[in-house]
Amino acid sequence: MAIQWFPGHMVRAISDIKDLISDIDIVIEVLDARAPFSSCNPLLQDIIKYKKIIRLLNKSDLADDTLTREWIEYFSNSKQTVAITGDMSSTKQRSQIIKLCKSLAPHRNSFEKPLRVMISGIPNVGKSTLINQLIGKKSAKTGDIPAVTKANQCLTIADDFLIYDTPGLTWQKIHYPQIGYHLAICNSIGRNALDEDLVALYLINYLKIQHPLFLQTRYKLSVEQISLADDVILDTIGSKRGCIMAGGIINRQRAAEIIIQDFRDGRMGKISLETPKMWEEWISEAAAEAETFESE
Ligand SMILES: Nc1nc2c(ncn2[C@@H]2O[C@H](COP(=O)(O)OP(=O)(O)OP(=O)(O)O)[C@@H](O)[C@H]2O)c(=O)[nH]1
Ligand SMILES: [Mg+2]
Repeated sequence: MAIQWFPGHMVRAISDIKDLISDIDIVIEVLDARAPFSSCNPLLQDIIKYKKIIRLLNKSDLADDTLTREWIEYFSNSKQTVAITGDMSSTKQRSQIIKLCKSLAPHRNSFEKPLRVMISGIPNVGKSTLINQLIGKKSAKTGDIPAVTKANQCLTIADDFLIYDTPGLTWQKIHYPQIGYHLAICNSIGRNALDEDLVALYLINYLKIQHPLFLQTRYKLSVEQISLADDVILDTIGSKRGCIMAGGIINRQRAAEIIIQDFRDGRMGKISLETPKMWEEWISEAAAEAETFESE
């Protein structure tokens, strides 16, 4: 399944971000710690060119801590980038992020020359929540659906520190099917672009291989039950959760929604969907496929 989602306001958002970028000192790219590569935006790198980037692996309260540390190391391999973890469900990080921004652009420190930080990232990753934390009050609109913020907004942290909230931008074309699934599972793609049934089957398949115990515990499944086919597991969970329609038919849509929402809310445990190693393998597989295709 190829998931694609690029609503109209994002075309305008790209051009607004391009207009803004020359006035920006630092870009904070907010990533989803559960899917750091899928939540990187390839468009952004083209727009920001050589500006300093802080990659904030947000929602780390929901991600696997060991893998988050691996990703931090992976992203820190470039001189342009500083990678840190983020957890906006707590308020502890405000001063750490402000200090880091100031240390990266020490010359921007006055009313005449304020530090200008742009917050960017895919939809629903926590950009506006981060801004509210940095400001210390609810100034930017937030919500647990993708594309809440639809236009740039400049906010003031202090006279010498300005921050810009921007709309979430997704991949214009998603080249790897895994990215589409990971963004869908993490709720960064509009519902109208998804088939929840397929997304839940992908998630079940991933969990039964990587985290069988989490799946078993959450839905009280036996070892035999989690070794069955993915669609049978989905039906079993549907039946256990009372997702039954007239005539005893399992309501798969409802069962799929339950599983996806449980993952999003961290009810199965702290789970990440990708590792740096996985990505390198997928990228080289795609390159090999393209080469075979060209030589045929
Ligand atoms: N668990 C958890 N939830 C978070 C965290 N940061 C943000 N959220 C939640 O994620 C949802 C989306 O947050 P927003 O700040 O609106 O995300 P956004 O990136 O501005 O989204 P768009 O404007 O739609 O692109 C909200 O329900 C937040 O409460 C975090 O670190 N951990
Ligand atoms: Mg927002």
